[in-house]
Amino acid sequence: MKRLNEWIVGVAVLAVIMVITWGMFAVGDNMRPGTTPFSQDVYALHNTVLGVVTVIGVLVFTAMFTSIVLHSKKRHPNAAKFTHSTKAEIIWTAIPVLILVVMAVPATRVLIEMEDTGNAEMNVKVTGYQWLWKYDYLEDDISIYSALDRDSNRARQIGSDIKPAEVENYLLEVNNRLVLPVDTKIRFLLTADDVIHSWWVPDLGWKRDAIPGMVNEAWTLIEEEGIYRGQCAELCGKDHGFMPIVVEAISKEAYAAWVAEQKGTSTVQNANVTP
Ligand SMILES: [Cu+2]
Repeated sequence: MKRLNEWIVGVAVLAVIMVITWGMFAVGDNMRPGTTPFSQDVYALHNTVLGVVTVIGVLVFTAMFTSIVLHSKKRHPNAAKFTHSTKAEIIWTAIPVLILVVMAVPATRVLIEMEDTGNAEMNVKVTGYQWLWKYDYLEDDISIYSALDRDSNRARQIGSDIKPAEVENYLLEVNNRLVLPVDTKIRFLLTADDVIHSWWVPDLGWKRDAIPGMVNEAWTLIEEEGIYRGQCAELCGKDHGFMPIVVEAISKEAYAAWVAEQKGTSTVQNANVTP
């Protein structure tokens, strides 16, 4: 009868913890799956590891609370006299080691994939400044300064007549977006010219520090056209919160036209020129 009671309490505690955990999963925000092949790998990895640690957490806390309730001094005035169990120690060492190894394999695979900047089709140098970004398209000789857009900048001033709530994408819009082609492996070279900044667009699945005197590498391959927003992620001075990042991913054709336009000669114009 006593054994049965212990089981009932154990199962009840487990059920309560499960309900709370899954409830938090259901209503809580998760990471963004992103828009590049490895941002989705990172997302899948995160979900898998979160699942594993949740199950472990539920089991550990269930055992702990059940023991607290069932093995209190009140219920068992005479303490048990055993000291240790070699078998139990081997089991609780071997299982966590096994779980860590199983989780490390896919994590290492994704990490290696993230670091592989080889075979890039184009290179963009990103330079952080207090408080804006500069983008150099190395193959096409295009340089762009990308700063907070005017509406956001005016709305953020004390005593401004523009209300922040009325500005679309407040503090998340720039005057010149970083225009990139889709389905193209793009290598980024990140650095800074004054203090440390950090270039972060969540949908790309990574964040890299932009450090003066150093060049960090990263890469992306955007699969879907669209606007992807990010921010400087390293406290870099008083206007750190006012140097957003906006990536505009467009088709390869549209990108070629944009490049031509930036260079002052539109491809459309060129097509109309008869020799
Ligand atoms: Cu910054």
